[in-house]
Amino acid sequence: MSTSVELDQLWSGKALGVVGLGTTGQAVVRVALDCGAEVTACDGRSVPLPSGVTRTIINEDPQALADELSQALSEREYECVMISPGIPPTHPAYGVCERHGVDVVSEVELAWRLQRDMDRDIPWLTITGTDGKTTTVSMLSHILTTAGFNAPAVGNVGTPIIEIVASGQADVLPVELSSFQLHTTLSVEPTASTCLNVAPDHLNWHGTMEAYTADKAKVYANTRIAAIYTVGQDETLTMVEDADVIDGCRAIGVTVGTPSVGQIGLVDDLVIDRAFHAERHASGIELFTLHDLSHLAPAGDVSRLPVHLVTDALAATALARSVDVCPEVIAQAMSTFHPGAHRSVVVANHADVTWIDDSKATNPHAAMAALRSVTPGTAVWIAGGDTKGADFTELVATVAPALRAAILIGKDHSQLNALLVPMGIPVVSLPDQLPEELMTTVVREAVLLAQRGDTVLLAPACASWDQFDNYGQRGDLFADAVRAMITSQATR
Ligand code: UMA
Repeated sequence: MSTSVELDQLWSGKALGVVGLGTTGQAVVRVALDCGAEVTACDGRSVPLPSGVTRTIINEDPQALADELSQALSEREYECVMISPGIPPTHPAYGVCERHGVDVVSEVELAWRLQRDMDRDIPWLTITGTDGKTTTVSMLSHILTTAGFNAPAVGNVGTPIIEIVASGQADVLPVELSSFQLHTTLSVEPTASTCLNVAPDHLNWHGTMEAYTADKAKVYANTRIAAIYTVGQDETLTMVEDADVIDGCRAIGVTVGTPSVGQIGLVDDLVIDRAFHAERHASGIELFTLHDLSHLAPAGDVSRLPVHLVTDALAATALARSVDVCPEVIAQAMSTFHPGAHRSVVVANHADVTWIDDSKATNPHAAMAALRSVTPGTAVWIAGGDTKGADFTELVATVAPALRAAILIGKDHSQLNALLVPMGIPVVSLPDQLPEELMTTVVREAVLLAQRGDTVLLAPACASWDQFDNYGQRGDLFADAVRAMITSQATR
């Protein structure tokens, strides 16, 4: 790994445990070794590791893995143990650390400690929320980059924060945080922070909605300048009011309505800042217009911009304003921003049917937002997967009028099936198959169900982990299968 700063002896003499050796764990191992730490690396499966790891514990039985970790913790003093975000708090490794009095920390926490140990104070702008955080962090990164900062999007979006901190090359960090990561994040002091929204998700990991909300609320802890909430999402205002922030930090609202003092919002199609503008008590300053986002609106019609997209843009704007990005740069960045893959991407318009990949819709709340923009009765909805303990009753009741039919994937689609069939919606339940075959079958079934003017929408409301590597693979295989179908129809 290339580092522009001297990490060599920063953590020498310290021992660190790493549980889970996926993207997060591998990054922590690499950086900890670069810093001279002794590393004990653990996983349920065999994973290639860099040389230099002091001890490797591979055991598919969680209890046996925890017992081996316990043995390691009893042999010498450990600084802390980083447990990867996907590993739930019910994993016995948590209890073992507690019994040995060793801190369990997230990679996020470790990255913050590293930044402190490197004697640096790069501003972190942190974003959580059930939906929209990846779009918001990407937008924020784009605004900051347009302003001339080195500001890559990091965190749950896919790039471990610790890697970028260790490189010493960022000026500002736009950080996407999941509730899993926040669960064991303790001392991070963001310059500005936001929780965009909260709706039931990941309940099998957190246990209850209260526990999930409490972990989301941690995004605001120790905020220095601006704790940003979404007007109308009352839970986020409550989180800000209850947060233990640094003295002088202000609560800033973002609203699709007219902004009051302390808010950024809309006056007609103008985005007005009455939060960071020096004269905010008397007036506001124009930041950009919704027309700057027209390239993201269906048929370029700004009146059809999805509300959640506008809210994400306002949140990204508020975060950027907290580090003094000027209105002209924000307007320029908005007009050149493109959302990432798998977020309502039109894969094809073929035979008067629109095929959309919204594989990123991994919970009911996100799928509901996707189906709301479809004309009633015209959606062939591809849904299902790892439910993460979600209840789909409200989702199905809300989206049923939009549906022509549903195609169910996932290892267990009993809940969705039991809700959709009594509503008279034609349902095709697909058996478990290999990922590529499954998507080919999905597309074949969708061709049979869709009529002219319809939309075939992959917005599964579930995680992909039961049948795919991740939501990216799920969306890519869907798009591949759509393109293969179009090619085969053309050559017939
Ligand atoms: N493992 C065990 N025991 C277990 C479970 C897992 O040993 O009981 C091991 C696996 O064998 C594997 C490793 O843990 O080697 C996987 O760790 P992980 O699940 O924490 O995944 P990472 O590869 O480290 O990816 C994580 C995030 N994944 C999760 O939170 C599930 C990625 O978010 C994130 O991009 C990455 O860190 C970098 O920060 C993905 C995600 O789906 C995109 N996030 C959820 C979401 O957005 O809804 C929260």
